[in-house]
Amino acid sequence: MDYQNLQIQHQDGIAIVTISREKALNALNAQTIQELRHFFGTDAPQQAELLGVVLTGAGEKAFVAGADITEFKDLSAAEGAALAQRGQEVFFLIERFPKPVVAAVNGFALGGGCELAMACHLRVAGEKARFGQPEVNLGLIPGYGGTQRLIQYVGKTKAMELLMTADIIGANEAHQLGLVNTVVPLGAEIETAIGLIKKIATKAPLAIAKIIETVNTYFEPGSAGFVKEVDAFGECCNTVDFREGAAAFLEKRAPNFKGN
Ligand code: DAK
Repeated sequence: MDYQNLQIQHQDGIAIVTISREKALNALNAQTIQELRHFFGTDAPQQAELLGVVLTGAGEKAFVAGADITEFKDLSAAEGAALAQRGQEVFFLIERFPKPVVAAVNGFALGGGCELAMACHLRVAGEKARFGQPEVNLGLIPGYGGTQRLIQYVGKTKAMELLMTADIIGANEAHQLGLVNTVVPLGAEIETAIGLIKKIATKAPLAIAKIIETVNTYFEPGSAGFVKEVDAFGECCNTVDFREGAAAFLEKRAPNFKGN
């Protein structure tokens, strides 16, 4: 595949995948989701010697500032649910990838960006990294597994708070909550992520693959929550408030929600 939005470099057997839409703060548009699907579903599985993957965002400002709001403002309920379903599948590909995938979070990881980081096995945060699920500001809920994975990492109490207030938290709070594995100085994110993968590469590869599979299984008791999220996301897409929320963001003003 000819990647337009992913830059892929190899270093010491590790793929460094950079989401490169810096002007839109690396927001995940359909093309980027498709490229992630191709990399984790087709390219990377064919690379037998690959030790692991580092996922990061271009520039100093953002890891990924969410799904691309310009693309999903006119979705119907059915289209929204279908897109959420397809997006969830890509994030499951990442979560189930049999070699370590480490997010090197260099800036904003919001909405779909926070969800992407959470789908990775480990998260290294630069000290300026910021995390949040601000979908309710748009009249939406997370659609890429965020309602499920955030609970896994920070527990129900804090997940409810973050999902309902849309608060954005810094790297140190994310570390205290268990959302990230480590916080490093600005600029050291990728190097630290590579170091983690190299350490894991000294262990037995099949055992590592089984760890990933087994730990993931603990968190998928029927996956009812993920299915519910797809349906609920679709229902939100069909509301007047969602159209208002997306329009308000694009017009750079506060939304005026009516509850319908
Ligand atoms: N989408 C598209 N463009 C974005 C963007 C996004 N998520 N985030 C930022 N940009 C663009 C801005 O519009 C701006 O473009 P220009 O005006 O320069 O053309 C440029 O990036 C720089 O952003 P700002 O000017 O806003 O920069 P600031 O430093 O002032 O603010 C910020 C940075 C990260 C706080 C701010 O940009 C911001 O609040 N961004 C939006 C955060 C957010 O709400 N993210 C989306 C959450 S909702 C789906 C499944 C899941 C989802 C959606 C669909 N389906 C299944 C369909 C998930 C949804 C989300 O992620």
